[in-house]
Amino acid sequence: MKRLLTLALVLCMVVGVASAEVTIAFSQIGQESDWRTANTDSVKKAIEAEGWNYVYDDAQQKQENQVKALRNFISQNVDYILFTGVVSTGWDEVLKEVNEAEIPLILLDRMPDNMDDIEYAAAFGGDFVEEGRRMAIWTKNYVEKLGRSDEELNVVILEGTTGADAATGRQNGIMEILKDTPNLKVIASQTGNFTRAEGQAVMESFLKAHDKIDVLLAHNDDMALGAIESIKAAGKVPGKDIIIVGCDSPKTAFDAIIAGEMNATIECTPLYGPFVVDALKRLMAGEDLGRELIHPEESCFDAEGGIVFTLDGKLSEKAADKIGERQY
Ligand code: GZL
Repeated sequence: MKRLLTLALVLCMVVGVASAEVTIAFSQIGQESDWRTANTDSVKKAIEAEGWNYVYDDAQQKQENQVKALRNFISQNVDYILFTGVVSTGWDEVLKEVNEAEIPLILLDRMPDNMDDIEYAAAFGGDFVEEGRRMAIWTKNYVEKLGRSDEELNVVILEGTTGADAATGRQNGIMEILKDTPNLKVIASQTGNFTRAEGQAVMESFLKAHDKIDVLLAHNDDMALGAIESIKAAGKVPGKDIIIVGCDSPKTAFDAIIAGEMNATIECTPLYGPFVVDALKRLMAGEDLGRELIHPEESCFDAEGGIVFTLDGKLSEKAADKIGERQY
């Protein structure tokens, strides 16, 4: 019996030491939004639960800080690198250095534009064009439901960070639908950099420049929530005078929808931790995960508590049941 206990103890120590020998490094954009914070927390929690060493760098939304962080990870000879680029371009040199250091790279959330020319072990990210389409399709359907399809409605757009594929993709998806929806007319579109403060400031400028704004499409909910403050300050009723549709679906957006100050949000889950750890374990076991970009998001939530549709286009269960489950 004693020998068995000793054996078990040694085994635990070996596994413990082995897991502590693995170092995962994450070059993250920053803390610009609720989504980003939830994404960071999800990855950190899942990795630390495995007993792996974790090295995290917050680039404060600056590309030069991410380049520095990646080079530091190489010099520390970490075992795996997780990477979310603040913008799509400008990564050729440093990602080639990561490849030359033969450190497995996992691309998260936003994809570098040179991803076809580099080695990476796995890629998980949003289908941003589809998210943009969903924002515009929901708006078109809602306007029809209000019986306002014959009215020319002025649309303003708060764009995400200039040069980020999340912003470019959503804008392309929105415009793909709006080009065939003549009564929804875009009168202004400007970046609010995915932050609440900048969303508020840009919406204030839109309100000063345009007497009639009927719809706000915001590439993320943080900018929508900032814009709501400007809309109220201008003496207008958010969610009524101006239809407001965001993206990300954090709890703060659900609260605004329940309060009637926002009309819908398109889901784009930030909860990457579980599937990143699953991918790391499979890579550690020697599996080749291929180069497919995996899209994790699912649904669209609206004020009627309905999940309007999921990625496969099927109607899904009521959002109200999901609101309580919001994890971020
Ligand atoms: C989307 C992500 C975006 C979120 C924003 O996957 O890249 O960045 O929509 C975040 O909230 O800033």
